Amino acid sequence: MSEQTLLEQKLWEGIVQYPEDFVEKYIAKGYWFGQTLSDFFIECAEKYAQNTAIICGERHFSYAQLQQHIDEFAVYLSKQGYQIGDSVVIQLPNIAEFFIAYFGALRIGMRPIMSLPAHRHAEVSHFIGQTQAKLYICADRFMGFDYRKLALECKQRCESLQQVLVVGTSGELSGFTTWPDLSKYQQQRVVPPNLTARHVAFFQLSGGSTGTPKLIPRTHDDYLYSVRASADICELNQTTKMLMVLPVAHNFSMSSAGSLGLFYTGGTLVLSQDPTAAACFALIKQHKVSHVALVPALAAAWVEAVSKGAENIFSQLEVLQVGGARLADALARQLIEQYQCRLQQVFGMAEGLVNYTRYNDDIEQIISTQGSRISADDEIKVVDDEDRELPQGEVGHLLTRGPYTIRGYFNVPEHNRNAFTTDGFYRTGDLVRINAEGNIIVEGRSKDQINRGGEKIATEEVEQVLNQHPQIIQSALVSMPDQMLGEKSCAYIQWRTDTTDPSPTRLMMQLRQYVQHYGLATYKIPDRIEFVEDMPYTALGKIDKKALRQRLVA
Ligand code: AMP
Ligand code: DBH
Repeated sequence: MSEQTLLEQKLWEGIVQYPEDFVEKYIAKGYWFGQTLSDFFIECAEKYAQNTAIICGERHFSYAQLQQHIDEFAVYLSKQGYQIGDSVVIQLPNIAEFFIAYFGALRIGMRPIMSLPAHRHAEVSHFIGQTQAKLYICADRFMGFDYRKLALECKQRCESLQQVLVVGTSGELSGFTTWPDLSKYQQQRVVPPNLTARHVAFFQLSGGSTGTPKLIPRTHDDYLYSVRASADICELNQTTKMLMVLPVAHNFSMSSAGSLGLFYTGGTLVLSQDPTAAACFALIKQHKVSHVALVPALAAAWVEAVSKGAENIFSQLEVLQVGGARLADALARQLIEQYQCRLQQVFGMAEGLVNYTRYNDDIEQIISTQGSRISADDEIKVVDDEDRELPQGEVGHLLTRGPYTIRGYFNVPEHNRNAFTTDGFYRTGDLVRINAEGNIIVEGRSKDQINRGGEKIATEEVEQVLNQHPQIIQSALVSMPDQMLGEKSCAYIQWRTDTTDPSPTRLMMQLRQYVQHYGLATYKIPDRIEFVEDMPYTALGKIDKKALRQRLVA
């Protein structure tokens, strides 16, 4: 077999491709036009060379400077021996190096995996293992956590891992490299990789609802279509100043319209590592920020700050986007009516489909709906439990297929059989209704997932960890309503009783530590633990989570 054929094989391994007739359609309609993400940024940098692309603390980067650093970092990576198709896990806070690492890796055809700062070694080593990643790029410390310790854990577990690159200092630990002096790589260029825009560019991550988090392969073509269309819908332009306070690597932050939508239009990204109202309001004032995207929990916290006397920054923004979890109608109304905020609701998913309320929608639609799809070719079905389409207006399961929605998660054929219909619709796990105006309203969820302030917890993943504890017979993780976060998690635990058991409070602390030591992301640690003698069961003999949730409410 030729080298090229072998490479093609490697690049498509574990990927469910779009069927050829859909490819033709998406190309014919002009959605996919054959540009790679790397060429996309080069074009932005040429067009807006002197505009400020990123403000990161005291550091300002013009588009030209950012592109130069990207080129230099790409040279560094290729000198390290990395090649087209190699994977790299990037786990960085909101700093400029995130974009240099992301686009630098893409420049030589490496495939980044977008890990979030909250992930711990269970998730990170899973991402490395799944993709056979050779490189892991992390910060030294962030929010009191030392990522070098996490890296050490991953080095022990993951054979494929060749290098840990730390942005910051390597500390006392050996075996890490630190961020290179990029000026050494000036005036050098890498050879562009032999890749098309149809290939997978990088992996987004899914909150998922079963087991470990799933990897979402996004192609250059599909991702850039959603980015460009989003930038148009959100009417971004060269004067846009966007504050990035949610994690940069999240799909919402990157593409709805996010940093990439912003780069497409030549605007300026202001990075914040501190989500508090005090820190962000100061940045908004200082840099005359026009656009911000928040999850409902953060929007609520900022409203709280304003109601306690902070200046009303909501009226100073051109647009506040809120998404990631259901925004309460009352909070939406308060933002608009009391604080003169121009609100846009965003209902999206890293798997693809994104919906926006439009600026010219009626106020009541903006308050009470999650908007409408990006593309006329986003196919949307609302179905009953047997996949039969429901009449307009009824609540059912949301299925979707379209020009930027994946056809399968990476390398999990068994899982894909349930997560997608045979004709390629993604089962979102959301229960929705479409109103007379054609807007989607998210009414609930059929997937076994907790949405903790926008951070998704697959309950099964946490239960599997709990169930490994020698004293636990079985466990069930359920959501409980929370004023601030919308939902929090409560673990019901059936415990092997033993006369030497410590007090329930001690047990609770021990169990939370147990989950933490296992290496799960911090937001997955149960907020509350209840010990029970037995579980309630459904007629089918499954643990009755509905009954458990009702107990909690009672
Ligand atoms: P993920 O698949 O992990 O990217 O998470 C996407 C999921 O987040 C969606 O399927 C919804 O369950 C939830 N979600 C995102 N945005 C909203 C929103 N505006 N309202 C309600 N739920 C949302
Ligand atoms: O929650 C999400 O994953 C999400 C929310 C809004 C998303 O991926 C998006 C917009 O693109």
